[in-house]
Amino acid sequence: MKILFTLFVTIFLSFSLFAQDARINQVGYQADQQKLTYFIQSADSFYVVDNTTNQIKFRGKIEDSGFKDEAVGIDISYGDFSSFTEPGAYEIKSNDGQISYPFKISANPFMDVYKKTLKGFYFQRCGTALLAANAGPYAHPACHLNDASFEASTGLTGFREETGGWHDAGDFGKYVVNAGITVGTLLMGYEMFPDNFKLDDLNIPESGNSIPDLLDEVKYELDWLLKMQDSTDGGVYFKVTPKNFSGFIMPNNDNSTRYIYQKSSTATGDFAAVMAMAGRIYSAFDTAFASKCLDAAKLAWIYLQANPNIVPVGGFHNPSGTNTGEYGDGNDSDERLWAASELFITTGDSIFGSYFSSHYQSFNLNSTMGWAYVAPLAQLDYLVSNQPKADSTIKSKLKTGLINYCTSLYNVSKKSGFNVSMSTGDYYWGSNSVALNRAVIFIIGYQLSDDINFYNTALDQFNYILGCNGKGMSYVTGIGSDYPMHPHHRPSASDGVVEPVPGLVVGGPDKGLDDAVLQSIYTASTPPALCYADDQGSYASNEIAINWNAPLVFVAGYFSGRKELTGIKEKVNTQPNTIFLEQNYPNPFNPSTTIKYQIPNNNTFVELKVFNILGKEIKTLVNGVQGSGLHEVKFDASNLSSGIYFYSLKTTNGTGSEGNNIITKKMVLIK
Ligand code: 9MR
Ligand code: ZN
Repeated sequence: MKILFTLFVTIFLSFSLFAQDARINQVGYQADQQKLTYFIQSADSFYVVDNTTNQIKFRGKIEDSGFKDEAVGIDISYGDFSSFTEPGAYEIKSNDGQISYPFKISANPFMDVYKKTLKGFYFQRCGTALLAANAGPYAHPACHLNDASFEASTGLTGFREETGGWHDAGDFGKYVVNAGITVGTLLMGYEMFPDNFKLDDLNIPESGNSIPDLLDEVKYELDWLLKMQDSTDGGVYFKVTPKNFSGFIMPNNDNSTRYIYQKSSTATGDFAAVMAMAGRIYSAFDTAFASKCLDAAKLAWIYLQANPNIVPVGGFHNPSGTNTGEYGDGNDSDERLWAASELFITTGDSIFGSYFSSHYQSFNLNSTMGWAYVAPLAQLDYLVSNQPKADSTIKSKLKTGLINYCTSLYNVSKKSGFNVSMSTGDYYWGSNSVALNRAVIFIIGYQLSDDINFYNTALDQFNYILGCNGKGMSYVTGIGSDYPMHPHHRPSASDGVVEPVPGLVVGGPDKGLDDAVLQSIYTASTPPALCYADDQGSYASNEIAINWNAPLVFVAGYFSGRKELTGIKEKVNTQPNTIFLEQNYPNPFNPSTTIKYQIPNNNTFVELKVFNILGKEIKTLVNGVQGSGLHEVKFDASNLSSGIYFYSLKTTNGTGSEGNNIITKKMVLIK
């Protein structure tokens, strides 16, 4: 009788409570990469079922992780279907009735995620009309054209023109500190992997102008940031916000008085860093803009030198009567380090180089970046830079630090049922950005080590955000099957469109229960990764923010490309008898440069081609059979115009198409 009863309960549960208890990345999986699915309940086997024919295409064993995942409070099981590579549309089913949302397997399933999440920034634009042609149902007239009046704490009165830029988050404020890490992360992605971020067809107003849309979108923010600097001393004002958050109205209906708040050294440090980055990255597209940015960065540095202690004393705090975001940070040394690092990479000037050399070691590479802590950006950019004056001893220390950090983060992921590199303490306000910033760290660690565990764990972080998590949902609006429908985002709440503005990641679980909605649903004993509510009132778990979207764009852009197509400069293959493609020399160049590469085997068919930024083939440099060894070829660009170009080495061994290898690198022609 008891057995029968148990059987009955099991069958009952199987067919009623287990909906979507098989967790997957709701977008999909790259055909040739690791594929894991997770189960809330352990069972024997799972099937990959074709969505259209309902045929079982793959059968695998469900493995019990064998430990309780403290973040979700239960033991998670998993199934590995990596060896199933056939493109198609599927769902997962288990023998006990757990099912998943539909997903795709294809060579490149993440392009759409990249496009939507970058476009998410366009929807945050302030001070300009979003036109129906670009914004569809989310179009609205220009907002906040009255930015901004001096707040009394500045000691000034009157107006300063501060229109433009992105709304920070679910509110309409504009904060320099948060703009800093956001722009820094996006530009870092572009600079490391230009191939993955070169799309110019996202349907933003600048699409089709031959400048990658990522750079166009970031420039919209940079143009605003430039306005936030006081040109008399280089200091940068902290933020533009009203005194209190507005109601849930469209931005163009928000007529509250908005203020500009006092200068701060954290804002000035972040500003200097991103302007220095812009000074080198935009030089291939718009030299006037690039030099304006670099000048602004240098001026900001002068302010930092003139103010060696944190400004204002103790860090920025809201003056009384102001209740908008604070981005409170009592330590500006990481912002100063980042400024020095980027200024050095761009200029090679020893003033910045020696500042970096004498300060970088106070920050071990053992924490994840966030708006209050930008030292990892300073270090990672120094590490991968091709600044010839960079110190190779420092680089190798940074590299060791990075690999060690990735190893410890990897070990953390093995204590999670979803392989997410998050400890229970990491589920605080904005926890999804912890997962994503760690994915960025794993990606760079993988590029410098070729350790496939780092690549796979980066992917695990991405899978976590897109559905392999305790809530079984995608945390990005408009992406996947089950995503936030009620984000704490004023336009999404007030535009009359049922679907939220797409491409925006919410903050995610917050074990601190920092809002009344979370407090009304959960308690201190709720497992941390479950403390999330798809409720507009839950600003601590369901708001969106630009600094959380930026690492998502980085990760989605990275995975939207083919993994061997990277522009990372440090990735020099040191093993003998392997293929490598050197950075061209000189670079930048005018009008000619030399490209060296090594072929391991005799009788290799070699193609070396040059492409422009749009991927159009410009020139074939080599096309034929070559022997093993080092080869070099000169490229003459007399008839080409200034800009970024790519050169791509494709080798095919004697046995046919198998063994194909493609390596691509970036070069810059400056006339
Ligand atoms: O992202 C910020 C988070 O780390 C802080 O814990 C929180 C409370 O200070 O503030 C978050 O930033 C908010 C900012 O102050 C105002 N715009 C919305 C941001 C996201 O919630
Ligand atoms: Zn606005």
